[in-house]
Amino acid sequence: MAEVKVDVSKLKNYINGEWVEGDKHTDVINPATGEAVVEVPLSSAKSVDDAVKAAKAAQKEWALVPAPERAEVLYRVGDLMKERKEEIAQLLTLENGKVIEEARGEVQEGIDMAYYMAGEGRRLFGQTTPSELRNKFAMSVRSPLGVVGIITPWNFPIAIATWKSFPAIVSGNAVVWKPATETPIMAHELVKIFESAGLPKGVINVVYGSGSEVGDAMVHHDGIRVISFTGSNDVGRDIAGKCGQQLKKVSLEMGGKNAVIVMDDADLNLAVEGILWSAFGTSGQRCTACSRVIVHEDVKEELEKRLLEEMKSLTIGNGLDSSVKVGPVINKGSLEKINSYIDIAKNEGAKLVAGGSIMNEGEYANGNYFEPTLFTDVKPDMRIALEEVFGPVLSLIPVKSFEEAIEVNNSVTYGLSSSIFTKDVNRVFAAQRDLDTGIVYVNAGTTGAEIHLPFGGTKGTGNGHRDSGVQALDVFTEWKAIYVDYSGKLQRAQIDNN
Ligand code: UN1
Repeated sequence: MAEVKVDVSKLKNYINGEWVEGDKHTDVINPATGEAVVEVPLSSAKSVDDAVKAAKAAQKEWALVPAPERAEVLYRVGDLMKERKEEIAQLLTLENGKVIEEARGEVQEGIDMAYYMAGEGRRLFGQTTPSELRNKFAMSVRSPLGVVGIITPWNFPIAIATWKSFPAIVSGNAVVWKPATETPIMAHELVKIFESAGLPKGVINVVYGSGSEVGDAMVHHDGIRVISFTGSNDVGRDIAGKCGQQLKKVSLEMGGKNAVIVMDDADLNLAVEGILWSAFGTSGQRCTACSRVIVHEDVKEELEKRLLEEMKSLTIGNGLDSSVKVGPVINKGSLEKINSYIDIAKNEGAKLVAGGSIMNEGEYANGNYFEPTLFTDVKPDMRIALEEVFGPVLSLIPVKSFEEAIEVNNSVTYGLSSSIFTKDVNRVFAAQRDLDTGIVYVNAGTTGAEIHLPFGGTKGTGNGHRDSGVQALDVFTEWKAIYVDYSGKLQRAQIDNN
């Protein structure tokens, strides 16, 4: 197994291009072993204020740097991430637990985002449009907001950080970033890369700490113009309320209860592969993870049999061991939450057919391992079919028709990702239209969004904004409409031309 180490024993905040030591610290725990890997600062509102001041000063100059030149920094960031891909992936597995192949994939997602957003340096398209008056020119341009606040989760600690910071930076903002305290090493590594790539001081600032202290200070700081948050619904709702009171822009990316629909004409082998990957990959801890399979009753028995058979091949263990398919979950709290759903589901009448327990014997004793779990005969209105578990727990929900499958998919409060396995082209197009989610897959699982498309969900998953894709620019820019009148006289719109 690879042996990778963090280059410091205590992480430091990064403010105005300086590494600033924290006062209080807490341990970052490797979820696979229970060992402490590094200490992370638990900062206060004062550090947020310092970071905002630095960002504000830096942003004035950064916004004047031509966007293609700002983009040069991102190209270098992409190159450096590429050079250090393996090392960063191993550090990611160390702090997050995801298996090394997936960690490499996540770092690649960041590299892709760097080059994609660097390309935006030569686009950042606005529109020109005819004026209704003679000798008058009209156009719209994107302007940076100023200082932006990003709050990133532990489940994709580097990819999601790139989804948010790269579009913010290329469009001329400065960033104050609070990474999740469970996975701060990715922020440490990304900042070192920004530094080597020549990002001017103050354009990115990292303040480690809790949501209640650092997050809250960011949300309430009047120098921060937008909060872009990925995390739980409870926290997102709280942030939205507070930002709403201040008329502060807020972009939220939250939970999911994503389903794979398997129709009676589906390629069942392909469906099983897709389901296993999206339900148990990342130990079910993706916002996009599949936690419901909505299956046509005619193929339910066969699908269940094949799933149970294939689940036996899911090797569980330390993600740094490349033969392992399912790693640990993030922490003890998560383990307990997942475990609590087992009884909830059983009590409501769901039938447990595989897994269902915390693993705490032998090599699993010190890590946070949960058995890949399958419930069957689940009814769409049971809590296990409605609430986000965020672990390797899957429910099979039998249905009688395509229409019922769509209805069950749409019956949850979330709307992130959905998928359908079918060979019927008519159903494919009807499903694309009718599935009420921000991401729809046909003949593939529910995970694996690509960075140049909009990422986000409908209903309780978000508040209408999108991460990644060109749409991410909308979070970090304001539209400015500009009119240039070259007629030499006062021309009144809506009046002088009518
Ligand atoms: C997340 O879980 O919040 O689509 C992000 C996917 C990954 C990103 C997931 N590209 O599964």
